[in-house]
Amino acid sequence: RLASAAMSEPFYITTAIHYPNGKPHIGHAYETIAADVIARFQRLMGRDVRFQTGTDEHGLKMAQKARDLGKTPRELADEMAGEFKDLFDRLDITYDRFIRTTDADHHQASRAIWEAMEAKGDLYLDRYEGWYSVRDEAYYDEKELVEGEGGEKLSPQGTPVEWTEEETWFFRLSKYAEPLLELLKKPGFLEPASRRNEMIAFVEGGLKDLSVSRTSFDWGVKVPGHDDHVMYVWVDALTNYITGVGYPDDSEMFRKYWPASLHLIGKDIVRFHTIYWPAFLMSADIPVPQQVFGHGFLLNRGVKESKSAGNVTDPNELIDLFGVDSLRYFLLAEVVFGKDGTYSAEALVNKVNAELANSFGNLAQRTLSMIHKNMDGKLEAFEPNESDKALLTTVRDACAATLPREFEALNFSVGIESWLKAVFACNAYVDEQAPWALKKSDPERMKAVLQTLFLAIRDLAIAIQPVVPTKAGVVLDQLGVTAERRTYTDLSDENWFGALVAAGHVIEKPTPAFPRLEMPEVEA
Ligand code: ME8
Repeated sequence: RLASAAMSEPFYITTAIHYPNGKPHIGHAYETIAADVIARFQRLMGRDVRFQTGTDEHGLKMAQKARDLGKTPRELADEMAGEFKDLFDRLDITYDRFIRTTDADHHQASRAIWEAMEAKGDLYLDRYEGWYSVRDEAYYDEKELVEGEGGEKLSPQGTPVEWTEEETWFFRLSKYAEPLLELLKKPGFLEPASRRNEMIAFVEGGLKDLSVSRTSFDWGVKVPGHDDHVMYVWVDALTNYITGVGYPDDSEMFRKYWPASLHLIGKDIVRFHTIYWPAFLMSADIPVPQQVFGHGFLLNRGVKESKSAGNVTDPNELIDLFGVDSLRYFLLAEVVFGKDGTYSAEALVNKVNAELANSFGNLAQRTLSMIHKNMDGKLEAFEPNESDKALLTTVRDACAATLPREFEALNFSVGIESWLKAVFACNAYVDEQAPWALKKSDPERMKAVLQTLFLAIRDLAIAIQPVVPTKAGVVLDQLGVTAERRTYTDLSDENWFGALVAAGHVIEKPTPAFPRLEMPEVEA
């Protein structure tokens, strides 16, 4: 229920924190854009939102990559964290904090949760012997491994594994099997629901205690009282979510934003977020997050990007070619959220041209131009007839009810589809009413038609802001909707138009907010 009391509760959303062992790729951009759409949407619904993203800088993967490049891990992390931050700024990501796990307060929070787990009696020293994948930064059971083409052992994600033996700290994961099963079966905790069975099977298959420290390298958070151990990178990585809301010192902030409303992550790291993380939290007597959503993977023309396949897309290039809002719109409108999606420059250009440039952009451009030209840009009070009212009802339903309901449920493509149908309804109305023909025959009726469209465009522009914030803002500026009257609640403010008329607002000659995209020349 949109109007429920829950809407007044603070909303804390996080993305995964990204490994800065290389430059950000399209998958990183996708996840962070989706989180930003959610954050902007919730703000426009009137909620107090906190939004965190950042980089996961410790661990063997970072240490090895830095060594290969002849750098210190710190140098590599500084350089690449800068790349992530620059990309997210270019993508108009409205994060409140960009956390780096090398931040001092994060080391403090990681030690604090460690000490809480230790005080619970859940940590003990023992010898670890087993398989480890540096690429996944994950331990695997022998029975989970698969065979590669050359007969070598691979992780279930297809990454190389190495045999490790060392003295490490262990976390009593096995102790939490029952409460974890209960949590995993709780509707809404792990979404989409299709990801639940695998996790339930993993717990039911028997949980082994988890190795949570390493002694063979030192790039990490030191274990309290045992300087020769660094924490297993996932222990400190997951803790970022509570560091960022004041754990352990700022209890006021912590009470306000924790438990998180939503951890948005990719499908490959669901185990860490719905099994290890809740178990750590239960051990430390900290509430578990309300929801974990495992989105799908983005594929380049159906194929996973990888350096060896030579098909890695730099999201910066897509921004240079097509602009930020085009990229945001395409990813959210095209991919069914939760499922894998495929993308290509052609598909992006075709979709954005058909839906934004030709449909919504053209509607706004034509309408505002006609008001400017045929009405001297002046608005006046009018009586809508039955067809005008029908159109306005269709548009209002899509913008104030369907789209928010679907966005609340993270069904972005469905919400955008209903918005687009409302845009199509406006275009059909334009063709039917033919305002250009009314100019001579019935100028009063022409004014009513153009102003009906004016009202519809305002609803449409307000509703789509989370997805295309800059471009929707341009249209709202052209309409004369002030910055503080652009929330979903403002949609039902019927005095708005009257106030604009009374203020003598004049519609200037518009420039297209959504120009058509061109497909770049393909290099031979
Ligand atoms: O996993 N499409 O970092 P990461 C969509 N540091 N999403 C993708 C993707 C793709 N092609 N490739 C990766 C890590 N992702 C850890 C997380 S959280 C405490 C620590 C997603 O840089 C991936 O699923 O490998 C993850 O959610 C995020 O990008 C960062 O991946």
